[in-house]
Amino acid sequence: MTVLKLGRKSSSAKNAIFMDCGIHAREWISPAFCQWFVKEALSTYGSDSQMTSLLDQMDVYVLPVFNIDGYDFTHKSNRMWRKTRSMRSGSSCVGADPNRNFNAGWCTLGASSNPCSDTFCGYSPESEIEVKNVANFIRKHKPTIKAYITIHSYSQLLLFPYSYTYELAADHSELLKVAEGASESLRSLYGTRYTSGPGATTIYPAAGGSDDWAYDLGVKYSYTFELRDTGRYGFLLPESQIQPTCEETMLAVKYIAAYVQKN
Ligand code: ING
Ligand code: ZN
Repeated sequence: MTVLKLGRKSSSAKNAIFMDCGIHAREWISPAFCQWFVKEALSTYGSDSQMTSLLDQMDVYVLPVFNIDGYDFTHKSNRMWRKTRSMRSGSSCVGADPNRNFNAGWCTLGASSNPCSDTFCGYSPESEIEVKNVANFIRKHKPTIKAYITIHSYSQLLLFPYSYTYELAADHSELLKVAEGASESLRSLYGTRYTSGPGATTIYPAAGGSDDWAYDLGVKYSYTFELRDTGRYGFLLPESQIQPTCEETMLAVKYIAAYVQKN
């Protein structure tokens, strides 16, 4: 797994934002967005004042493809594959859902203990090597990581904790306010409408998700994006929508980053 670190070199410790793409194999617009983000960040540093100030003051860790084996499998064998590709003797079914495998209310809600299910939570929290690696990385950099952003598709939602419980997060009103600002900024470009809210009530209850785990670890600004569309094409988003989706999503991510930077 490769994580990129973007930011101006500094002798003192910088705060950081962590963003991952491609937790789920079939959500192809997600790795496309991380790639776009890196290109855009590097090519606008020095000309865009917001990007310049962001990368001067903070580092952005970008994990462009979280579920590498699953992503590869969607290119070669099954376009609609979602999970990892881990195997275990005794089961003929492959993989676990990496977004049910984090240690946040693990496997209590909206997840399956059946290894053949698309939402299999795994045999234990962090059983999936990809999840273990990301959790270890975030734990290691925890004092500096101020925001966690994870990119999925589809549904046009900007979600925040919690998904594993109906209880509201301690920072609910601030998380909602920032999400609404980010959605408004996203909409300003092409009119794409996003809904913001806690995962459990906005999409569905689901335990073991990465945003809930990061939030409970102490990363306050923890968001899950569900990019375009709302179901017409779903995971098979046409090529013509890749660039506009990336452009508009960039505005929302920059909005969150600017907020985190000043708070
Ligand atoms: N949606 C997410 C999923 O893993 C989610 C929704 C977000 C669940 C945050 C739990 C926590 O099911 C997609 N499209 O994968
Ligand atoms: Zn997903």
